[in-house]
Amino acid sequence: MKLILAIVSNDDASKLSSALTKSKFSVTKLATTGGFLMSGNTTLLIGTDEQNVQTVLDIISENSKKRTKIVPSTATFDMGVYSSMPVEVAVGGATIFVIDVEQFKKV
Ligand code: 2BA
Repeated sequence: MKLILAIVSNDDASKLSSALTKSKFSVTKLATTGGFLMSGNTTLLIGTDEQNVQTVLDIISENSKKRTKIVPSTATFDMGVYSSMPVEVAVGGATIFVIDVEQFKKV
């Protein structure tokens, strides 16, 4: 038995969780905060047999691909003139840990 911890963007979390559930995996979704950016992200816990790990990794990869997004940003120039300029930012991607489970019990 393995425990997969996947830290993903909040934007990808619902779609990913639904895709895993549809493929009959059990998922627990935790609201988490990244220590560096101090902004919200989502951690999914997925317990599964070793032979299913690659399938889970594939589903995570398909549903949380790194991509770029254009967002508005405001720049200030001399004499207090403001300009809204779109900037390209990277979003998505997943940080994944696969951990050996010593015991799995439901009581
Ligand atoms: P990523 O490396 O893609 O990490 C995304 C989020 O995954 C992290 O959010 C954190 O919540 C989790 N994470 C990543 N690696 C981890 C690990 N080894 N152990 C536990 N959790 C882990 P943030 O901490 O807010 O980081 C957001 C992004 O900022 C990171 O994206 C990385 O590109 C950058 N970053 C993180 N720490 C950094 C540092 N010390 N110096 C420079 N850049 C950093």
